[in-house]
Amino acid sequence: MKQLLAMALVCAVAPAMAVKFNDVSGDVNAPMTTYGNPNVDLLGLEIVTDLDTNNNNEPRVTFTFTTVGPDMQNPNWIKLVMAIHGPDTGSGYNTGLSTGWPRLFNIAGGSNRWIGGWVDGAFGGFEARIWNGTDFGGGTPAGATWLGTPGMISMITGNTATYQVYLSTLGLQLGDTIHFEATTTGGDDDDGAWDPISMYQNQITAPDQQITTAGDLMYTFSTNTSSQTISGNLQLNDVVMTNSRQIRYAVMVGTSAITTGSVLATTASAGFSIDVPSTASGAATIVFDGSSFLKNSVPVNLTGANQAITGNVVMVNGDVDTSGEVDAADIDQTIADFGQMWPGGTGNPNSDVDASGEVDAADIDVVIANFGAGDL
Ligand SMILES: [Ca+2]
Ligand SMILES: [Ca+2]
Ligand SMILES: [Ca+2]
Ligand SMILES: [Ca+2]
Repeated sequence: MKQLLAMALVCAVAPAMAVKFNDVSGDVNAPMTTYGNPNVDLLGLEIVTDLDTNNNNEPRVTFTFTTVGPDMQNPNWIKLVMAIHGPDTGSGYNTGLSTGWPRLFNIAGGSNRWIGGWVDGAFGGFEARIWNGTDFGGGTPAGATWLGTPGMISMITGNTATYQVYLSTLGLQLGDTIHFEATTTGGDDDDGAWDPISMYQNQITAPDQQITTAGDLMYTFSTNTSSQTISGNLQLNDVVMTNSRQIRYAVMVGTSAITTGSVLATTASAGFSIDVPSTASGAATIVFDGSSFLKNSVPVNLTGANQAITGNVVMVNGDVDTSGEVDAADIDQTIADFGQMWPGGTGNPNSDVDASGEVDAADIDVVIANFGAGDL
């Protein structure tokens, strides 16, 4: 039965294109990283909406989490969760720092739906819960169960965990829009958001540190899975690129991200290709950021058709502490890390501003050269 369900799941989702909300790697802080489980580092979440042809075309959604892996179940204690702010069911929103399971995080504006999956125990017990005005069902707050929610299926293979649920189970329907956070967390009731997708810098530094994330990831349930592609080229300033750099991007409509991901730049010039749902149209902004580079926000007009951004997207260097400005604090940090070598160094890897592999005078020179520059 388990295999049949798994096969049905694969067949159902294979033709549809997923909307991707990808995270960078290496953004998890100690001590979570020192637990020896690469699955604490979330790489992303893909979402597909389709119709169940075996059940009167009932709309359903499939969430696929990916971690560094390679084996989600070795070691096997990682939890994969989503706090969701969807249409009000009449019960309002939970704004406390505890979501569907007792995990100490929430999203700005509160949440009223919850997805949680275990990768240990029986077949990745997967639960979907709705805020009832008092709790998410079963207590205040309800603990995780091993059993999963009846009628829902999950599949764990390699470094992915896939959870599928009918929209109606979540009190949702086609056309609804949700804002959400997806993150890894641990097995203790007071664990927080260890690697939220909306964050790629300055994440929590203790497993039970409480946090409210922006929750600015946005998805609209639609069976239209076609996409438009935006391509272009990044230019990383003031680098020698002995080491690579990840540049994170988010396609923003207003203050919401409709897709996120990252470009792995191995040279100063790096091409990108970003798939955006074709249902999105009008003014949008692609925000590029990462490592010691300042943000660069590039306006685009989404038309449904593929398009290329003219000219290079220039990434200005020198913001070691990711404050949004190149200033004296960046020089101080670089001096503090002077002599460190990466990979393998300690301190802030961004101090190796030019990605030469060593923090030296050349890095300080770059910070001074860009002194006073700020996020675009
Ligand atoms: Ca990550
Ligand atoms: Ca993250
Ligand atoms: Ca700075
Ligand atoms: Ca350097």
